[in-house]
Amino acid sequence: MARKIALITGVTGQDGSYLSELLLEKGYEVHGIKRRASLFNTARVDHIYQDKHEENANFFLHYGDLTDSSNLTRILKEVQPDEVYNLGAQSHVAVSFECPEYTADVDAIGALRILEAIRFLGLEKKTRFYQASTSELFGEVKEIPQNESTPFHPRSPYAVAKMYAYWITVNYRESYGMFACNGILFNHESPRRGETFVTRKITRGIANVAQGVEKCLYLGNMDALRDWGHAKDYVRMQWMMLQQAEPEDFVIATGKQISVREFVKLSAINAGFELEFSGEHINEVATVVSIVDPNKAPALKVGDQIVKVDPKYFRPAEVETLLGDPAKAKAKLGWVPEISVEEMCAEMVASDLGLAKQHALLLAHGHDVNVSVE
Ligand code: NDP
Ligand code: GDR
Repeated sequence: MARKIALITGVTGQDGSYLSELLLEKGYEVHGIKRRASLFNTARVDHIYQDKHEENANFFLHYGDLTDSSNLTRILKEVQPDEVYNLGAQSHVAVSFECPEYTADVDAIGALRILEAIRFLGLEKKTRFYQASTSELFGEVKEIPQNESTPFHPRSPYAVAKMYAYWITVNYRESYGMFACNGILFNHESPRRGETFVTRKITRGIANVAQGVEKCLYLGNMDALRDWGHAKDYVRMQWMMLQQAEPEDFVIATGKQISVREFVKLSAINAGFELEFSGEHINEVATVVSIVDPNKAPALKVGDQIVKVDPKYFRPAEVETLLGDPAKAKAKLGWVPEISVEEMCAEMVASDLGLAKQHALLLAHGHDVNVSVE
């Protein structure tokens, strides 16, 4: 049987890299769309990159952009994929308030451009389409927990753009009989998570202060509650959704939630110390109350204040709480998440401690290290 061909937009992102690994393991030929950047932007997939001159090469990268219809149409025509995973997006909620029009162009119209290219090329009976939808659609939540029939109330330009992409995916399925599905994924993280999303910002910041690379971590709303899972578990479900007999939409979540503050505490424990929070709102601070493992946190002492609030990280409209109900995914596809938030946090802190130790060494030898985070 001929090997299956997949095309992934957003291949250089967190999910794109894990999904590429999964599909290659399953024997797929994988094509990814990467953006042109002035610096290399393929760090997350460099370990699977193969020279395309090699015999049996099965991983290929194409330059492209979700804002460029002709480019997308040409790549689809060349690749003739069995499955398209549309993971590419301006995916940062806070940034979407700064760049709302660009976010709409990429996240909303980008999905339409691919669906329309599939139709234009007559691939609608061959090519299956996965849309990276999001729990941000629920926004101002109408019921707890949220499932596939919970009403939407998006709270950011990002979520509004993703709402268009959700419905245009449903519409092309209903209008043209396309195999097109939405995965409504709750937050998922990993050591490959972008440094400005809150979990990675925390694990990296905590590791840096533990190693003396930074003095303090500044955060926004620490009351926010999220249902955090591991990206590896979630990309498995993206693939499973396209293997069904009929296209359907699924909520993917763990069914458990914790606050940003609790994630900070958990990260500190994994970095060898304990924190206590005091004060309220913009005056809230976290203070070191014990050092459990001085090897992991050589730069800290009891009494250090290492987490503070900077109101610049508050959002114009906030999503306070998200909690998913993955019952349908479990019942219909047998999917259950295998990695808990505690295990994921431990993995992320261990990885960031490794990086922080390298940076501490460089600083000790007089080299500059850029630790900035926005
Ligand atoms: P990332 O931000 O890590 O990756 C986004 C990817 O999209 C990157 O490869 C990025 O390229 C690419 N991209 C950005 N703009 C464009 C553009 N104009 N044209 C083409 N590609 C572009 O996101 P994740 O991997 O975390 O998420 C994958 C998808 O799932 C996104 O659509 C996100 O919105 C959605 N999602 C994510 C969730 C999560 O918790 N992670 C939850 C629910 C949905 P570059 O590397 O060059 O920046
Ligand atoms: P989110 O993720 O907005 O849920 O979107 P993020 O990690 O950015 O924020 C989660 C919550 O933490 C609060 N928060 C902070 N967030 C950031 N980034 N930086 C801070 O300093 C900070 N302090 C507190 C936020 O206010 C928020 O409540 C992610 C993205 O991956 C989307 O693409 C995806 O669709 C959703 O998850 C599901």
